[in-house]
Amino acid sequence: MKSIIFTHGDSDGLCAGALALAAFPDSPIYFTNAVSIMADIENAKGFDRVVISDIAINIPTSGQLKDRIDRLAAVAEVIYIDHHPLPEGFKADWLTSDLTSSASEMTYRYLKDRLPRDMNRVALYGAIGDYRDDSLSVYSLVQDWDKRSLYYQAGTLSQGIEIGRRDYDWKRYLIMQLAKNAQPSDIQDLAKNAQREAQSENEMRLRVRQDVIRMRNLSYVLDEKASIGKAAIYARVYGRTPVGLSAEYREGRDVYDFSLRAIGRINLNPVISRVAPKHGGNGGGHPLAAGGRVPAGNLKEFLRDLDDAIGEELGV
Ligand SMILES: [Mn+2]
Repeated sequence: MKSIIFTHGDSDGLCAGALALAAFPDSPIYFTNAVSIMADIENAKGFDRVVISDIAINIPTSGQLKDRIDRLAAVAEVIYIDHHPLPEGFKADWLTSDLTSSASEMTYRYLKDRLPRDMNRVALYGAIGDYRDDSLSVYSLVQDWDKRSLYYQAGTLSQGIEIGRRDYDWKRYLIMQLAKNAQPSDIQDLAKNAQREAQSENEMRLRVRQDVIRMRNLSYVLDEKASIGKAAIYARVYGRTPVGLSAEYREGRDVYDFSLRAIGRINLNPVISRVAPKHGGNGGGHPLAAGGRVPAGNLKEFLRDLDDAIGEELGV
C-alpha cells in the first residue's frame, strides 16, 4: 500500500508525522496548514492511504475540504487526526478528533499496533511541545521514561526548530530521524540551534520585562523579533494580567500577526474569532493559546476592544 503523509511544521506536527512515517515507512511527507491543505491535498491522488495530522479544519473552507476528502476516502484509506476545535456540527468518518490531546499522542494511539512501544517517546515530545502533557493518558506514557531526560529531549526539539522554521527539507530530515527514534540531542544541528534559541529567548524575556504595556486584562509587546508565542507568555507574566499578547509587523502586507497566551478559566478561541473580524482581521485557536492577524492601522483599536472582551469573558 502506498501512503502519503501531510502534517504541520511545529513540534507536535513533526512528531505526529514521524509516528506516521514509522508506521508507514518510505511515505512522502508534505508540510501544510489549515489554509494550504485545500491545494496540497491534490498531491494525495493515486495513493492508497492518506495520513493528515495536526491540521485544523478552517470554518470558511470546511465544506469544501469535507467534499474533497470524502471523495478521496471513497478510493483510499484516509486517517485525519486533529486536536483543534472543529466547525460546529462537523462530522466525518475519516476524522479522529480530541480537543484535549496532542496530535502526536493521538497518532501514537491510533497506530499503536504498528509501532514499537518505545516510539511513545516521540509522541511525548509532541505532547510536551504542544503543552498537552498534563492529562492522565500522557502521564501513563511518561512513566516509561525518566522524566528529566524526556523533557530535555522534548525541549531540545521544540527549541531547536524555532531556528529554520521554514526550511522544510530540514524538517523532513528531522521527521526521518524521529521516525527512527533518534534522540533530539543526538541530532547535532538541532541541539546547537536549541542552545542558541535558549539564549535568545532569555534575552527576549528580559526585553519583554522592560517593554510590556499593561492594559486591564491584557498585557502586550510589539515587534520583539522572537517567537511571538513565547513573547506572549512573558507579556502575560510580567504584565501580571490573565492574558498576554505579542504582535509582529509584517512589512509586505501592512498587517500585524499576533499570538495570545492565557492562564485560568478563559476560552480565547471564541473571543478572538469574534473580535478580530470586527477590525478587519481574523484569528482563533485553543482556549489558552490563540493567534491571528489584523491590519496594521487597526491594531490599537483592536487591542482596546480585545481587552474589554477578555474582561467580559472573565466577568470582571
Ligand atoms: Mn501544530
